[in-house]
Amino acid sequence: MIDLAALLRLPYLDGDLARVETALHASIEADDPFLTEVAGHLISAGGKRLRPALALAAASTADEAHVAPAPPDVVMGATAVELVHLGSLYHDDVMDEAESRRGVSSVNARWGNLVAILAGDFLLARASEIAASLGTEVAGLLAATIGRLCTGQVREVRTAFDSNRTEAAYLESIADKTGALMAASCRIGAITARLPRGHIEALTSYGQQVGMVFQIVDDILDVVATDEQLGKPAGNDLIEGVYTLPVIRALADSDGAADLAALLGGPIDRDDAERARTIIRSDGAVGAAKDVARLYAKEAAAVLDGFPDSPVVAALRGVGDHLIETIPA
Ligand code: GRG
Repeated sequence: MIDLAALLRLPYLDGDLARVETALHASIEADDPFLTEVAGHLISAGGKRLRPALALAAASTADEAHVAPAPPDVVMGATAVELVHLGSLYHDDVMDEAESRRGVSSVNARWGNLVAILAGDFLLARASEIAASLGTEVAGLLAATIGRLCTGQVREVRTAFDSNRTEAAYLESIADKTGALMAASCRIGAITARLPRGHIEALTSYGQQVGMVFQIVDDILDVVATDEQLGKPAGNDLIEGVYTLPVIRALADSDGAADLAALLGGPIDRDDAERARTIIRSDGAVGAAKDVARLYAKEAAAVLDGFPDSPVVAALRGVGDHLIETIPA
């Protein structure tokens, strides 16, 4: 389990994340109490708050001693990116017909697809209002980011059950569906903290690369982790036909490639997904996928080279490797 706040160890991060929490609850107040309840469902359920933590950490690279609470605009920027993330989870759970999320019933399971879609839209609307209050650059960036999330997701949907999905197609999809929001989180933190342009660009690139590591690790976990370790059924990606990096590598080059190809390419049950997971784990595919994640982690660390040395910059440099270390041996 990733705890970015603990890893970053910024003196004000916990307090600033608590301010984000308050702002999240305030932002979903609606005229209709039912809408407030549905929109608040996953906020109250928890979540790691990775994107707000990235925004706050990026902002605090401005302050070498990082001894001050974040300015109000930074807290609101961090709130807006979590709202976009939440909106995307509401819609994602409808697409996947997910039963649970963050350890509670998914919104679609509890109130149905129509309500889940509308509440997801409402979260995006509230994120957009906050972004507009932070200026046209942030508003434009948030809108473009939502567009990239949709693009990445559509690319994934269009290649579902495609055993010929290429590694390039996979990387292109995750760059948009996951990398874009982590890049935007860092960028919005940097913009609202009024960092120099060069630092804004570097932190954007940092967030993009860390997002790649995060998604590749998530995809490896689906193949190597147990249901208990994941807190949800492992092998879900295979059942949904989402063939991720370790799968693509195993199909391209492993002793079990032919057996794996025979299992994949169409809907499968949990037993066949388990057989596929065993084949993927049996050769070098997981190690190869980890190597790709390491390359992105290295790139993420390298873009911070020009930054003055500070504990927060050092901690940010270690985030990619830390994510990879969460993969069970
Ligand atoms: C309407 C914004 C919008 C998007 C529509 C559904 C969709 C298009 C995109 C889905 C994007 C998506 C769900 C990508 C996966 C991102 C991901 C790894 C989610 C899990 O993030 P964590 O682990 O979750 O940070 P918590 O619950 O800890 O916040």
